[in-house]
Amino acid sequence: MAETLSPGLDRDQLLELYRALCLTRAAEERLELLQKQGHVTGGLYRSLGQEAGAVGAAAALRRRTDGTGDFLAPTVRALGALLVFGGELVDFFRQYMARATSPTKGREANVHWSDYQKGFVGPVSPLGTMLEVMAGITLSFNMRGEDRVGMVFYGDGATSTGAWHEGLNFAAVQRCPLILMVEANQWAFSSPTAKNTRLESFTQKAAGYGIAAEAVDGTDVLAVYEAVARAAARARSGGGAQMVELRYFRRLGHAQHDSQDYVDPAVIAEWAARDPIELFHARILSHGVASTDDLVTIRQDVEQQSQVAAEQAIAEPTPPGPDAVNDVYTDLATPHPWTRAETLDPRTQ
Ligand SMILES: Cc1ncc(C[n+]2csc(CCOP(=O)(O)OP(=O)(O)O)c2C)c(N)n1
Ligand SMILES: [Mg+2]
Repeated sequence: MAETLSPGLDRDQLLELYRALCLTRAAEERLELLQKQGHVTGGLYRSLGQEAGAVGAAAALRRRTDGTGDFLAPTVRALGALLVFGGELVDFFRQYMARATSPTKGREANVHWSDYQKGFVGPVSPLGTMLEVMAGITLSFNMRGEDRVGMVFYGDGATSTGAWHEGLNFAAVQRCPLILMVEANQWAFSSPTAKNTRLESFTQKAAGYGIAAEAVDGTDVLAVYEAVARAAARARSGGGAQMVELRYFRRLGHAQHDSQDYVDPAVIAEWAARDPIELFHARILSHGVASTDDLVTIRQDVEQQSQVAAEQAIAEPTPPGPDAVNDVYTDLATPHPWTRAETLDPRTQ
């Protein structure tokens, strides 16, 4: 029965996790098709094999839509976390296709957008720096006495940046209610972990800053959920910053342009046999939580949902070029001396 599969989750919650995993995969597969058809602007970064880390972690937080819930900052490989937090699927397609209708009006790509009501902030690209941003956000939760936690994702390669270490030390010292998710997928571009760190586990980095850490099988959505639920409980009860290391593998290249021919195909095959969706699918069936028909219906639903959202975004326009200069300068009544009050129209220059 469902109770024995995961003590804290009922059937509906288990199937919601399954749906979120399948939706993430379906959306990214659809994006891959769109990219081949020339619709995608910029790179496409897949999370194949990492979906359970993003989905399980976000599902363990408090989700609200009025700006009072927990907060998270994803990486580009944590699309699933944003879908769990209520990010609209069509908005991701719009972002990837630089549509005028996208949350950033076609100016920014993929997960680089924010919704403070739903509780997420888009990442900034210099690796490691979002830890500092989220340290500030979670410090504000402490200062206002709000019962909220923040979560920040970053790759294993990002843990070697200076910004990451400074941010972590700050969050640790200030006892920020911050959960750091290390996406330990064993690669950073074409650099393997052995060229990134001499440590056995990224949790050892946490020990260096005096914060609690736990490593978990990142292909097991329930293990991730439970580890993050424990970390969030500690953070909420004054335990300060927490780290959870997700152990899994980047099964595709850094982005779609990277054929990953520097990775041993046998290792990729080993990890393909530990596919997070297939593993969870098998456990749902073996515990009698749902039938094969129920799960097939969910997979068909998310396929359909992705197709509809993609078609909607394709039909929408890209912004006219001159719009690029809008929203650049502030509308302050008394502009700062360095602010140019009027936006010049490049067509008349
Ligand atoms: C400070 C900084 N250096 C380099 C880059 C370029 N860059 C973007 S992603 C990436 C690799 C990131 O590896 P990792 O953190 O392990 O994340 P993964 O791609 O494996 O998910 C690099 C080097 C950057 N964005 N910021
Ligand atoms: Mg990596």
